[in-house]
Amino acid sequence: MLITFEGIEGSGKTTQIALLADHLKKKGRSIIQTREPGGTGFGEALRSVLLKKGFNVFPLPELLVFMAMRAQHIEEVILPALQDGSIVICDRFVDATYAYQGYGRKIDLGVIETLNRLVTRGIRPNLTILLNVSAERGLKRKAASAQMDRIEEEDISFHQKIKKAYEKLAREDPKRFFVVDGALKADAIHQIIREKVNNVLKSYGI
Ligand code: T5A
Repeated sequence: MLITFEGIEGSGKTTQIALLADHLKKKGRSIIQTREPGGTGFGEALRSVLLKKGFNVFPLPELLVFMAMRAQHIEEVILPALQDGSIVICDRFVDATYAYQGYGRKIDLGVIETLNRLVTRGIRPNLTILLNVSAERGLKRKAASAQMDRIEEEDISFHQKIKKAYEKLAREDPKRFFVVDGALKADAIHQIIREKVNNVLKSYGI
C-alpha cells in the first residue's frame, strides 16, 4: 500500500504524515515513512544541491535530477517495502513532477508521464492525499518556520499555478485523490485523514 501526500509549500504534509504514521504504528502496522526529493542517501545528497539557492537550474536538468532520485528511491526503498507488505507513506511523489515541472516549468506532460512510468516501474499510489491551501497561506507558514529554498523562492504566481495544477490532477483522478482543506487546524485535518486511511485499508483488506 502506497500513500502519498501532495500540496504546495507549507501545506502541512510533514505535519500530517507524522501524525498519520504515529497513529498507524500504534495500531501495529508496519510503516515506512519517506520523502521526495530524497528518501535515500544518494537522493538526500542530491536534494540539498537541487534545492540550494543561487543556482540557475534549467527546467530539463531539474526534471532529470528529480527522476534520477525517484529511480533510486523506488529501487532502494519503495519497492522492497511494498514487497514486504509495509504501508509506505511518501511526502510527494509522481504528482509533484506533473505539478511543478509540467504545469509550473512547462515541460511536456507526455515526457513526464513516460519518465515517471520508466522510473517507478509502473508503481502508482493507492491513495494520494492533497492538502489544499492558498499559496499565500502556505508561503506565510513556510516563511515563519524556515529559510526558503530555491523553489520556494519562486514568486507567488508560480505557487498559485502549482495549486491550480494539483486541483486539476485531483479532478482528473478522483478515485485516487482525497482532497482535504489544509487551512483547518492540524488536529482536525488529522481526524479527516485518519478516517479516510482506515477506510481505504479496510477496503483493501489490510
Ligand atoms: N519538487 C518535488 C518538484 O519540483 N518536483 C518533484 O517531482 C518533487 C518530488 C521540496 C521541493 O521539491 C519540489 C517541490 C518543493 O518545492 P518539500 O520538501 O516537500 O519539497 O518542500 P515543502 O513542500 O516546502 O515541504 P515542507 O516540509 O517545507 O512543507 P509541508 O510539509 O507541506 O508543511 P509542514 O508540515 O512542514 O508545515 C509548515 C509549517 O506550517 C505549520 C507547521 O507547524 C510548520 O511550521 N503547520 C500549520 N499551521 C497551521 N495550521 C495547520 N493545519 C498547519 N500544518 C502545518
